[in-house]
Amino acid sequence: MVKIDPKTLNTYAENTWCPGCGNFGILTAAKNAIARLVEEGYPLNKFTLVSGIGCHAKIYDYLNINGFYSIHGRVLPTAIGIKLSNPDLIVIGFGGDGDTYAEGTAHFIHAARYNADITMVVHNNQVFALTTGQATPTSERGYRGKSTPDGKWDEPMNPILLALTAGATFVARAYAYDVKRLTDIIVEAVKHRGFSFVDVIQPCVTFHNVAPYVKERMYYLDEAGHDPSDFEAALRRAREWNYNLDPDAKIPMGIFYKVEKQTMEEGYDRKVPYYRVERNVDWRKVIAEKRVV
Ligand SMILES: Cc1ncc(C[n+]2csc(CCOP(=O)(O)OP(=O)(O)O)c2C)c(N)n1
Ligand code: SF4
Ligand SMILES: [Mg+2]
Repeated sequence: MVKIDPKTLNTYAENTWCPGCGNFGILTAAKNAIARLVEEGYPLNKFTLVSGIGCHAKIYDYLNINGFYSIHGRVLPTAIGIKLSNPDLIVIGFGGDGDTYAEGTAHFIHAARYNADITMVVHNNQVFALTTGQATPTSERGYRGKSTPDGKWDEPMNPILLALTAGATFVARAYAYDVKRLTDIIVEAVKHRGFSFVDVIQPCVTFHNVAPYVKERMYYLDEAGHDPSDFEAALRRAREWNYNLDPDAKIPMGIFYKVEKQTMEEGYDRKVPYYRVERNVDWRKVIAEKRVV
């Protein structure tokens, strides 16, 4: 058994997140979860992170595992490509709400539908934070930012409901400041065989600080007798809160739904037995020989 201290996953990069940002909770939970999984036998050198672009994406600089700093909106196609070519890797995507629910929406729906065996953690601060606080699809109606100075007029997207209806086989919501629960959920998400989606409510203390609102209204599904194998019950729980800052709403947290189904990799294996690229490729040789691999 290999035991690692989560601190060994620190890097030397200077952290430029604002003090108090919810991203710190997600980083700590990710490190704790990886350390726990390594202790359970998951090889550290197989963990691979994929980030988007945004404040959340700086996690690439702060978490000492293999990774790919991808582009805005394209975490999922990158993660799927990595997983298809190296199915033994444990791929975790870290995306923003702008990333995943705006520019990357189609990828999100299809990753869920394929049941790609990857984990997707969304840092949902309900704003485009790095570009200074414009409204995203999950910003509440009435949100005032630089792109919506008179208040956002449209209803927010409900990503939990979208993931469920698109076919995701593990759907959860967590809170960035509740590091213990978030750690447990990331561990469960990685262990799950199939597309694991974790929407993390991540207060952005600079542009969208929902911490007091959320803290007062959240409750835990496992303490409320929710059965995560019941799809209809998951749909009902998903509709309890729709990301509007409704003063009367209660916010369910935890695992909404979990089911075993054929994964994308299994489907590919059956239909396209030779999809995997050659291992240990010598790229100089491949290029010189003008080979296609
Ligand atoms: C393809 C592309 N589209 C748009 C941008 C501009 N852009 C960079 S960061 C960002 C906001 C990111 O918001 P989100 O994904 O919610 O991450 P956050 O900063 O909130 O963590 C945008 C729109 C970009 N860099 N690349
Ligand atoms: S702008 Fe918001 S999301 Fe970005 S580092 Fe600051 S608090 Fe965090
Ligand atoms: Mg955001």
